[in-house]
Amino acid sequence: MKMIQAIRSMALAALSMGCVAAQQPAPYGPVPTDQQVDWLRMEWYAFVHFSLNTFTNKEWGYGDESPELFNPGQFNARDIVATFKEAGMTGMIYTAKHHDGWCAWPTRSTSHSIKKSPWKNGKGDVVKEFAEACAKSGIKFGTYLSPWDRNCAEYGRDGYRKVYYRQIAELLQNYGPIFEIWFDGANGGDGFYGGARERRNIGSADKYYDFAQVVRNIRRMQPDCIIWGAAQRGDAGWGGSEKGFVKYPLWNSRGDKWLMLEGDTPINHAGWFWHPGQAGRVKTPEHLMNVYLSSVGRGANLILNVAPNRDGVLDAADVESLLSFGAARRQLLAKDYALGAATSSSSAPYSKKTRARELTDGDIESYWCPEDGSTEPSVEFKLKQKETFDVIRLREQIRLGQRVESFKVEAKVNDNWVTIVEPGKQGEQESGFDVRGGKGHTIGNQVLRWLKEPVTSDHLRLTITASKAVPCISEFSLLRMPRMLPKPAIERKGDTLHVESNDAYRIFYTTDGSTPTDKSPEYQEPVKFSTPGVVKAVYMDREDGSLGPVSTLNLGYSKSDWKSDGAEAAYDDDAMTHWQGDAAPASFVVDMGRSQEIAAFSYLPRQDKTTAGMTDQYKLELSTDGKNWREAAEGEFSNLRANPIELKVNIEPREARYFRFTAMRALDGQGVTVAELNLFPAEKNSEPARKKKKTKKR
Ligand code: FUL
Repeated sequence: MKMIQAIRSMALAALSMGCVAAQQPAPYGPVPTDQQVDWLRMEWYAFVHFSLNTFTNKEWGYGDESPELFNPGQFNARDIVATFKEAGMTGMIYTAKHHDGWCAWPTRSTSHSIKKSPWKNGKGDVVKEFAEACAKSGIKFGTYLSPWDRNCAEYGRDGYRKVYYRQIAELLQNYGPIFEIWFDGANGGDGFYGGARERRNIGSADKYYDFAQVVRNIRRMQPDCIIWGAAQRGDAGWGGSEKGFVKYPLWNSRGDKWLMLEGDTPINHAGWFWHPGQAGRVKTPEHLMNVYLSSVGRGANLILNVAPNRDGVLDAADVESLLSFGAARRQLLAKDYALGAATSSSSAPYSKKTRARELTDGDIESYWCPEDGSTEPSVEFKLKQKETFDVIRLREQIRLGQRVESFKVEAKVNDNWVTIVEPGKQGEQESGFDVRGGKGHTIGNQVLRWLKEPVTSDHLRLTITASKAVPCISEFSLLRMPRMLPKPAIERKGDTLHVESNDAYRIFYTTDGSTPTDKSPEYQEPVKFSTPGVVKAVYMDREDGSLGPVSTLNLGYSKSDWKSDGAEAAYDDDAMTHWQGDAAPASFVVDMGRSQEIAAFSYLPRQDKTTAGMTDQYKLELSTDGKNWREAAEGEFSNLRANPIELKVNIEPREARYFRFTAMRALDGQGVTVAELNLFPAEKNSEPARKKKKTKKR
């Protein structure tokens, strides 16, 4: 590997100095290292959040959690890794230490580790088991080591650096090759800190951790390891949302550095760690395809989190969705209709090695490059026969730098050229999951453009409409998206259930927790439903009768009789409105109109893309008479800034008619906000014996 790299760099250097007759153009701007190229070719891999938080129902542990909690009775790394492999994932990254500071390997840097956990009598090592399972099954292993450590007494002081460096060294020196190390950007704040229970801020993370030194150490220990984060001193960084998408156009060249992006997201809406009752919140394969197209399909990589539960096993619902997305991805990539197509270019090639035919030869290294000075060069493709496709894939030869700014694709349909991918214009930006019908901006490692409608043609034309230097394109592919059924959105407004309709599908639903089938009631119009419970709905394809994935809505108590003095927006069943209180601590009291058992509550932070006032520390009190209050829960809503999802807290079940919610602390801004609260009774077992009776009643 190193040898090849050396030869390549010498060749590139010689070429750029003009010492050799130019068979290929000189590199433009920064170029990736071989390790960065290898990393981009991995496309997608798993994130595994699994630690004490799995057992505490938290997203961020405070640092005082007992290591005794970690005891995943059925954990078997090989089964988990086998699932990733079956899905087509190329690696996994494990959270060896999250913000709470508990280490999942027998580190010598702290006693807050797996050595104190009952699992395998304190002799266990989750890092080792995952690393070995990956090596055996042939996927790559990487590690996440949170810089923030809410347990360590030395955090925020000089002493912690030593602890942290030691942890990095242990992970990089004892577990074989590490393909990527992840340095989370969440740093500083309150925590246990050896009992101090205070707030510690570190100022500049780059200075505090001395990331320049960290990067040097890592390069020495594992030269092939991709460094994620580290204040942009690494090789790759955050895609910008924890929904998984990255913004497009995407440039890997930042100044004189090649910096890559990774879209990150959990497969389950419940969060990064496993949470009780999350089965109904798994993302559908169709949603995952959108995540894939808006990360990998925009030139980044995708890291998709799949979290083991308290037994140490992946939830069946997560696995099902992961595997069916994996199968759909495989199907999408299985056939390239442009492979072997005849080509002709508008310009002479740069050299005889860079002819247009390299675009359809299935070789990712060879590339088409027109001669210098070609303006808007284009290539026509003649397929052997008419084919139907709806996804266009292009790849640049990134070893020569990223060049293309915009491109256009046309297809000949009924003897007319039709533009199927419009060239992108400067200043435009694609974000979110809006992937259908996207324009042609950057290419980079690869771009996937999903057309609004399938196209049938045997004659296509690619035009590079703007490029920073003569374009070097390695592949032009035509793919077909497999059919994937979406799931219907369900919502309750007041006491009425609404299920999202779509002309192409019939809708079946249940309200007793059972899985809907074509024998379940058919949804025709909004349905009255005022009790707590689990509503499920599914689409059935009108054409072929197939059923899609099931949507689940876990409903709390009806809120139509709730009364308060001005906090209605916090329980109006509208995620887009929010209660605005004064500066924290600020509270409101709700009279629920009747006494009922409260066993859990959920909080939704504001959803309007601002973090101002998001309540990140709360207290919930309950009362039967509105005068005497008992505290039911107090704690933290974590990670709201990066991932503002609905968070559910279980409490000791208690009868109450009134509740008082206090926002103890808030992010940013002056006042506090709450988008929505729900209160729940104790969960019944999902498939109850009285299921049939209930169905008959309707
Ligand atoms: C974030 C963390 O704070 C989350 O808990 C999670 O680990 C995610 C991958 O990164 O910044």
